[in-house]
Amino acid sequence: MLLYEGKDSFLEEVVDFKKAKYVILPVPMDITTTYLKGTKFGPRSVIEASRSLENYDSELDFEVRDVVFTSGELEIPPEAAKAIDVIKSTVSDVLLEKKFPILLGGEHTITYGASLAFDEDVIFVIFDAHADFKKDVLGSAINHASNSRLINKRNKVVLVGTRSLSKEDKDELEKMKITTLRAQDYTKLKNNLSELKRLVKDKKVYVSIDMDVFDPSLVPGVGTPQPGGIFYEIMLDYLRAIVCSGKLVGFDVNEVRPIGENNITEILAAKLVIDLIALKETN
Ligand SMILES: [Mn+2]
Repeated sequence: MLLYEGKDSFLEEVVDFKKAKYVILPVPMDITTTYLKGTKFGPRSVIEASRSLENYDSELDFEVRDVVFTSGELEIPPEAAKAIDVIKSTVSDVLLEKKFPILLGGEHTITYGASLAFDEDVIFVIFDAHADFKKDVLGSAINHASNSRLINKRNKVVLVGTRSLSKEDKDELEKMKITTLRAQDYTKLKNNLSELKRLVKDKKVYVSIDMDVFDPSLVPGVGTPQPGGIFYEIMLDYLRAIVCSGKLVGFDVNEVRPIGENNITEILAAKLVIDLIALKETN
């Protein structure tokens, strides 16, 4: 087991590893990002932001108390393929201990690493402004812009909130029959929610949230912002639909890129972690 206790803990919760149900893994991977760099500072910053939040989740009427162990940052080698191996083996260790892994990124590629630790029947619901279905970006198969494509080789992928893609990506998604729910299309929200519930019904589900899925007015601190995203309450509707209908087995919140004093992106990321734990505990 590579884990040791982090210097700072999520929500200032100090919980013995043996007693914890959830393990937070800070994954400061920032190797293949293409536009604005800095996601390696994301995990630390989200943990710091969580310390200003309440343990009590008023939206879900649940107090997150004595269940979360915060690991120290994973040591990420500079080569993408090796970084993926480290993430995969760490998540595997957490699963072997019968704990629930929560990854904080870091670039979105961390989800690909995590996916390799799960069985092939786990569905990956990926919230992302970008389709991330690119082939060989800059001559490398492992890239944050090809994350969904890589995961889809082994596990079923469902995309939510996607709005930035090339025409080729669009054709590819159609050809491969990837369900893509345009979350920002509020007139279709009800349909999208029932479609998502149907897809994950009684299945094991992993949720990956790229923070750029939100409207950029909520998340200034991301590497590749994109206009027209979803809002917090809508995200809660989606997460509720997933956790009520399927069996949540892990999740990550990624692509946070701290921009100094304005930490609302980190606050939102930390709140999503609390919300997902609360949802999991109350369903
Ligand atoms: Mn993205």
